[in-house]
Amino acid sequence: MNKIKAKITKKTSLISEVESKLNDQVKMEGVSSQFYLAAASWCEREGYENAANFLYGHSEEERMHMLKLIKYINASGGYALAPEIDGLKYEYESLREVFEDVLEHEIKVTNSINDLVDFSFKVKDYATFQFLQWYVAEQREEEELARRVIEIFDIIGEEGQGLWFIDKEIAKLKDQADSGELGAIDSAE
Ligand code: OFO
Repeated sequence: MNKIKAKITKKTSLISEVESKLNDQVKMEGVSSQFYLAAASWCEREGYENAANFLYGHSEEERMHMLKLIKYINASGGYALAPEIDGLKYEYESLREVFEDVLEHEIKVTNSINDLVDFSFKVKDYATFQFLQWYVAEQREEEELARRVIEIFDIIGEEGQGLWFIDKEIAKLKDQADSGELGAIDSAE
């Protein structure tokens, strides 16, 4: 780091508690990315090709979420730390269990984002508060998507060729999400 940069980064309004909580969120997004990657690989091994593509794509998105936080922390004069990740789950009983875990995981991430938003507001870090609004909206979409996938299991049923059709429907849902069609709730309001 050159001296000019060192002088600039020493002065910042980013308080250390916010920096530390943002770094915790970096880790959570990193965990998300690896969680989706592990689940994608399981689906691919089991022959659920569309579910695997869905989850591989989502793993990339989560990495982008992590990177966005890293860039924000460093641009704000803090120091973002690349996370260490362990404790991943590699085996599932069923495809449904994968997506039930996805929904549970996303609810956990939403709660974590909400706590962070709450804290940044309490300490009057309005820049961080504003920055986090993107994550608030993103979590709402992701929870909706996970719920929609689980609905497919309930509607189609897993017996006979059900799982084959479910896997096909997951691909359609991914296309809808990518084209922003899942946000129909927003436009209907
Ligand atoms: Fe990072 O969006 Fe979900 O977890």
